[in-house]
Amino acid sequence: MGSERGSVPPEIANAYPEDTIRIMLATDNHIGYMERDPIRGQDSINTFKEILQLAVKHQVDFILLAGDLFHENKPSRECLYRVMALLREYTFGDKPIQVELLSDPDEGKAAETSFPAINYEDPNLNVSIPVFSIHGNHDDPQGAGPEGALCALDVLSVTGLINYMGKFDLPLGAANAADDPVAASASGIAVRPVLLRKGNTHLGMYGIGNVKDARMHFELRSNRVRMYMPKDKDNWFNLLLLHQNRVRHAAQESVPEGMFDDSVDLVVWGHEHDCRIVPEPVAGKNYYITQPGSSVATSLADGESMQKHVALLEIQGKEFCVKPIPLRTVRPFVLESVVLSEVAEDQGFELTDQMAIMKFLKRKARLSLLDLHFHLWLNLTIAGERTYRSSKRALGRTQRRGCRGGRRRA
Ligand SMILES: [Mn+2]
Repeated sequence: MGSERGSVPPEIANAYPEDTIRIMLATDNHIGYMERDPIRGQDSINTFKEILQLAVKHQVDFILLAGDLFHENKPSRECLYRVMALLREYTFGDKPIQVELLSDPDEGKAAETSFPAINYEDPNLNVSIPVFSIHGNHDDPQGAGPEGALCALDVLSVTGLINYMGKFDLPLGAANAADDPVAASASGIAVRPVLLRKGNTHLGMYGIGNVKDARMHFELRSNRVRMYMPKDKDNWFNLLLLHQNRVRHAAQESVPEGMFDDSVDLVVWGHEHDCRIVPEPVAGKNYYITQPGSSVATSLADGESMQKHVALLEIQGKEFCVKPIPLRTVRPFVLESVVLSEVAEDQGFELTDQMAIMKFLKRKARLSLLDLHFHLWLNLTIAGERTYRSSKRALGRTQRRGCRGGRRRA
């Protein structure tokens, strides 16, 4: 990206593999979504498997997830079992780890244990692709007490399958800091980074797991989000990972894009399901935002019908580059509206004839899907041959098509 930040997505001018950190970027996998559904039940886990396979194929240094790995706060036993099996299958092995951990491996480790918080620092584990994740609003630690303070990611972390970051202690009574700032006056949000080095590249990852938007808003406004940056922070690539509303729903029910520390280089924004993975500059700021979007559609919204992607994020020194990768296992999703009173005459049915209306709608849905299948097939076939540049253009087109409104809960 040289020095100026423009509207063109950043690139790395001269890439040296020994200095380039390669990251598989994904988020909001919502594993377990509709798991009892006979047709869609396996969708989320299938796509998670595809993402792990892509990580292996692209020989990434690690995988970075921005929350909502699980759809349910207490995932079913089968759901946990399958995620654990996949992580063990694809992220353990002999491939050497090339990112050196410079921060304290014990930061955030489990109480009364001797093993480190970062799985590949444990000599008893043979990790090939570390997975780093924050929690989302679906899989967050809820409440206090020995069980309430734990979430599903804690379970994966204590088994050495993921590296759970961005969990900061919520002092009792501080959860509603926005309603009661006095009760929360002693807290604020302390963000301690995971510090990594590969060759000459230094990467600081600052994770903030989901909190209520009103609280995040309050903490940012009050300048109470304290990021513990190394003294020579300008020599680091500083990546911020968060899981909050980006689209404004009502006052303080989202987090403004421009409120983060000036030392941040890239924000990875989880929670929003629309794919806006190509980095977007933020007015008046030095950082970009990449919003990978979910890997499974969980609501009837325009944004969910856009092509879903993960990305290969490459970082070298202060330069970075995001290469979107379309996901092939995602169930195609078409959203169209039909005004029956406008088409009734053309189609020759009465508005009171339910049978005829159903017949018309079924036919319409079938044709829309056929049309989509054809275009998907065309896109995916050609995407394989395309250069990165042209797939970025295609992504832009998909995004513009899918950008129309649509309120929803992610
Ligand atoms: Mn979410």
